[in-house]
Amino acid sequence: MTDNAGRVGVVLMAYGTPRSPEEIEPYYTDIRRGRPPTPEALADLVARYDAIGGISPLAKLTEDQRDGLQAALDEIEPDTYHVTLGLKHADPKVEVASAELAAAGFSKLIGLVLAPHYSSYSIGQYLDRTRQGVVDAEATTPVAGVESWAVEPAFVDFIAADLGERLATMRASTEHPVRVLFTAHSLPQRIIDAGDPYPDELRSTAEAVAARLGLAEGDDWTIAWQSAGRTPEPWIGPDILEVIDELGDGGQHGGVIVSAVGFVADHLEVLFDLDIEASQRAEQVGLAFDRTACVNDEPSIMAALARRVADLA
Ligand code: FEC
Repeated sequence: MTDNAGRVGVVLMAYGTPRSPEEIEPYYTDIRRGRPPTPEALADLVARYDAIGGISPLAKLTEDQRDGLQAALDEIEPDTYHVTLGLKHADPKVEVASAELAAAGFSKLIGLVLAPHYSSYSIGQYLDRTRQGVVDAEATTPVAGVESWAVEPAFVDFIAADLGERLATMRASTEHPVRVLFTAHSLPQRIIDAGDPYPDELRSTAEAVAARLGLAEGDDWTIAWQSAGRTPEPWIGPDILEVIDELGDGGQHGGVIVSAVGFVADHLEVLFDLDIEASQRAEQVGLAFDRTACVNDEPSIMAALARRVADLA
């Protein structure tokens, strides 16, 4: 217990994924807050995992990100920080990870979410669950959290450098304009109507990257939303597939490059929703297609996030 006095426990949080095909149903049930999916919905999700090789690489990528963050924090101050994973929909769950750190006697907990854009529905919920873990452990450990890293310079640099190269390549292959679509996971419209800053957060990343590359909004880039849930209520739009259709129908564009800056790992919503679904749609409407690289465990960004954690310690 006393061993960790003066040390900082870091709860690194991510969405979580099934680790085997058998875990897909309980995972989906957790996403649906305990309501099992219909057989059709489950089959649809299993088919999407099958299309990317049976299972998502997200579990391994999240572990790599944890190791990268730990290494970067050790560089800043050896033997001071202990990073542990807390997942939204898979084990170890956020509050369990946080409770374990609190019970192990760390003097402070810091929450960091592997998603750059604040929403009460995303980063807000992850941080609430971190605080709940301390309550569950009947501890009084103080908790701090990184609320947004939408315009973290290392993140903006990483996206801008990759996007700049891909734009130059695509522009060299077509006489027509190329449109950049900055995307994030859609959310139900009611969350935004209640005053959530999520769309402004995505816009801030898009504007920062576009400014680096001298891209003009409307002509060169726009925002689109992807991966909306399969529910009857309205989700934030425009949906990426509709935008691709419009660009193709207009007949003026040569291609589209998606920069999914709302995501920081190559997971289902990137490998299926973009690399398969969106790229096929672009091909059908006669547009070239590319997308920017995901952060994964890019050392410059793990180092920048480590500095953000250390600032809160
Ligand atoms: O690779 C993988 O296995 C997992 C990929 C995965 C990530 C992810 C990230 C976000 N989601 C966000 C919001 C919602 C809302 C709903 C919702 C539903 C699903 C389903 C699957 C799924 N999400 Fe996800 N999400 C990933 C996967 N997500 C599978 C269920 C089937 C489907 O609709 O496709 C609707 C349910 C609800 O109300 O909760 C909303 C947001 C993110 C980005 C931030 C983050 O990573 O936490 C926001 C990765």
